[in-house]
Amino acid sequence: MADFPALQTAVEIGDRDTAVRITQEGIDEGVPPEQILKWMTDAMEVVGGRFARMELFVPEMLIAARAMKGAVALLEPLLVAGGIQPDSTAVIGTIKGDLHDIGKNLVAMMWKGGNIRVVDLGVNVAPEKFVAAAIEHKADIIGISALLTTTMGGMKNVVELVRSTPEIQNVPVIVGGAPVTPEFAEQVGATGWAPDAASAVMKARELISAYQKGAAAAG
Ligand code: B1M
Repeated sequence: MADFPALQTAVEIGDRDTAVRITQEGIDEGVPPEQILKWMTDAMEVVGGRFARMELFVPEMLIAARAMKGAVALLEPLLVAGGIQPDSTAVIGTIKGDLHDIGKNLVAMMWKGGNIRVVDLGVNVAPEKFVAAAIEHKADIIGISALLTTTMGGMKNVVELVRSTPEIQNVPVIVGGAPVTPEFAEQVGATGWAPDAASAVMKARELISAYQKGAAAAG
């Protein structure tokens, strides 16, 4: 049986090969991908705590992230398997100044699995880039991720630019990331917020549906 506590430890210490091996074992045994993922997100919490207590530093955080990314790559096909043609388009990115992308990537994967076509703009994305991509791809939703308290304020700039751009002024904007609360989302004028990748699918589908109905009614 796959040794999931060892998977968590492997991510914590940045042992990519072991993380990948145990993840593959879990997949082969038919363990649900969300369950495997939970061991890795728990590992990241541990890593974050150690970083905050200065027990480890940026290079160790980076190798932990690499180990998690390597293992998540194996889960991606399972999380993305929707099998139905996408009925909507999302533009997603991590806010300007912020290089954290694991959470954003998970949301993107889950959205694909929820029949949403995803245009992933990557990290360190300026407001103008969100807007240009939303216009180009006729987005039905814009998603913004932030992991730093110093960058999350930039979400307001994106929302303001979206609301002042006629072609996309009614497109819903959903925000998330560890420091982002529902109160903060409301404060920056976002249409929605989700605490994790699984609820981000439900929330996005709800917002897209309301947006598409509104657009159809407006002709
Ligand atoms: Co950084 N980092 N980091 N880091 N890092 C944090 C965020 C931190 C909390 C660690 C700590 O101090 N405890 C801290 C921020 C403190 C703060 O802002 N108050 C921090 C810091 C300080 C920094 C640097 C400034 C360190 C330095 O250089 N001195 C630096 C900043 C660089 C930059 O961005 N400009 C930095 C760098 C890095 C690495 C590059 C080394 C690496 C990132 C690698 C990568 O992403 N490719 C890294 C990592 C790995 C972390 C921790 C340990 C883990 C983050 C992570 O991947 N979590 C993190 C500690 C922590 O979070 N506990 C930390 C797992 C991921 C699945 O969770 O991203 O929260 P998360 O996503 C969740 C939900 O939040 C939600 O769904 C996801 C899945 O369920 N969600 C959304 C996310 N986006 C969403 C969008 C939505 C909806 C839901 O809608 C659109």
